[in-house]
Amino acid sequence: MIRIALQSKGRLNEKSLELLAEAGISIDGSGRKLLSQASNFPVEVLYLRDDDIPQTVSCGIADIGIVGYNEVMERGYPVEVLQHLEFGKCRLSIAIPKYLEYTGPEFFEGRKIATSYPGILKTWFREKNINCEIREIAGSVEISPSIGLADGIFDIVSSGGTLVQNGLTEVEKVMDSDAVLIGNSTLDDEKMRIVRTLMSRFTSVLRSRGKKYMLVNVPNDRIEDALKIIPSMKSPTLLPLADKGWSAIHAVIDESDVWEKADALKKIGAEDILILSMEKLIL
Ligand code: PRT
Ligand code: ZN
Repeated sequence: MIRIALQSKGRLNEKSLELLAEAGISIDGSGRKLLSQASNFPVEVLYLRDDDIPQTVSCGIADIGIVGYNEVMERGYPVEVLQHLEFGKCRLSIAIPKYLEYTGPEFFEGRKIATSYPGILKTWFREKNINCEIREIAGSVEISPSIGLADGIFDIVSSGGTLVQNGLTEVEKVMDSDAVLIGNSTLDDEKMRIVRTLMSRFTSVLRSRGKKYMLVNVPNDRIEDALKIIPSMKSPTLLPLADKGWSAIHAVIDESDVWEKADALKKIGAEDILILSMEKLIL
């Protein structure tokens, strides 16, 4: 049995549970109890505030956890980053009031920045050899310049809407972040085996996201052209049709390429293009 720490509520909670569910793991009473056990996989879920997840994993109260990479970097606890999970994507950036002229990182020499992520910012300025006063505040960082608390801010940015609303402009991106699976660095073999199974299920789920299954009928003399348009992961499946002179190609393609590939296939004489959702892609 392993224990995974998840955010109890907030931006990563739903997506973390969704990932477990898509990996075939049913958790009962999700989010309502502090600790819930899966009915069909040797894992129990411990729900915590995201700030506490890196420490809980590093000291072994939980074996693994899902948390923003930014929290892992900020807290600095020794944990293994096992997998990037491709949700909760954001960046941590420095922003200043838009009426100020930005001259590069030296702009901050002797100035003040408000943030909830002092650790990451301190390291960034130290590497640049710039003395900037860092004011740690817990929330509403974006209003700091307008109330005279700081000259700029360092915070999470996703769409950039919050910065615009507060008259700020992004001047430096310090890091990118997404949700990551972290692990305690001293897991025994039995736990590692379970973690590996879980990770391979996560990989399958992540791989199938944004993919579609395409079936298309192609005249035999155009198969080569068709295969140039839809290169597949290994080799696409090619099946002869009852109608002599035609074959069906099956392939997995990126959702974003569907229309472009369908148009190109029609141009070389392909017919009956069928696009299906992909449930799982287990390699
Ligand atoms: O209660 P708990 O302590 O568990 O949660 P929390 O309030 O500390 O964190 P939460 O739930 O807000 O965020 C959890 C994680 O989601 C963060 O650590 C990031 O890794 C990730 N994430 C992704 C974000 C965002 N996108 C995001 N946009 N976290 C916060 N924001 C906020 C940001 O702070 C700013 O106020 O959204 C605003 C900016 O958004 P835009 O779209 O206007 O740029
Ligand atoms: Zn938090």
